[in-house]
Amino acid sequence: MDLSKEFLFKHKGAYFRSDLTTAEYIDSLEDFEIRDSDVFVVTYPKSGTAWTQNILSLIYHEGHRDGTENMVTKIRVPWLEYNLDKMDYVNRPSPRLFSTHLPYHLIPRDLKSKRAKVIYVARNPKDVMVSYFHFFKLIYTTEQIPEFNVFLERFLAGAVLPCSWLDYVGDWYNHRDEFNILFITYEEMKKDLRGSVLKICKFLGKQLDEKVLDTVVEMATFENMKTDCRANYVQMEHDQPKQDNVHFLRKGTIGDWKNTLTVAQSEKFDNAFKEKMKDLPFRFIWDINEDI
Ligand code: PPS
Repeated sequence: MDLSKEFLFKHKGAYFRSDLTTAEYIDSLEDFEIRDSDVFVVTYPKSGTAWTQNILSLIYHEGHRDGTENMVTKIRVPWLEYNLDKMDYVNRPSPRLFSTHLPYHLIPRDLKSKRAKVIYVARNPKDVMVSYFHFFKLIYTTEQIPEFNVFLERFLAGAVLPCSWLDYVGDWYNHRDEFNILFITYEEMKKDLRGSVLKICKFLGKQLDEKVLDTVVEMATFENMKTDCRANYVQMEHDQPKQDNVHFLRKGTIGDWKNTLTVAQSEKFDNAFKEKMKDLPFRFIWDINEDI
């Protein structure tokens, strides 16, 4: 499969953006020193990364909550493997907040000391796949974007950044005992944002007073994130204008896959994934009307 027009390269079983990182840098991360106070958001793409980045930024930074600081969340909670803003990760003041799409086997070794905290956010893979496909419109030209049917095959085969969804989630879950880790789902966050923020705060050992908690929850809703330039990734739309009217914060719903997948495509997905997903403990809901 030729993925070069999408700037992807494969290294140690995972795909990375060749315009944004190198194999040498990925290798160097194995020795990246971890601090006790570090917090990592670990996600398969399109599972709620920006949402969790925003929640962490709001929990840790009063200046974000009260509007006095204008720092975008990709600087507050930058990607470990894609140092987009050439930051000095080693010397950043604590607590350092990071995001990563790194698969389990490429994560800094030191993270397994269980000192730092890991928040793993998982999302129903059909919605992940659909969100992923629409995301291409933001970063690629029309010629670079595969047909949806072709993308579906690739997604199921794991020929996407960073790797197969099933392997990614499975590896992180099966090695959970090696980390100080909280698993949470996009669907849980969508159905009960306040409860989810509280859960995250408890895991982080952060006790917010009621008013602050209200502010965090309010500012983390889809509607409010859409208009918060620090959180909505609008700079991507400006930096890489590939198509009009395409937004990073696109729909923010559960079950949007139903608007894209045909019955045959959905069945193909079920045959490839759903049976194998039974071993995973995540309670994904597949439709907004389902209970959690
Ligand atoms: S990325 O590129 O991997 O960082 O993408 P990621 O941030 O993981 O996922 C993007 C999807 O998350 C949705 N999103 C939200 N949904 C609900 N509420 C809030 N506050 C929220 N913030 C981001 C975003 O809209 C993308 O999903 P889709 O289905 O495409 O709308």
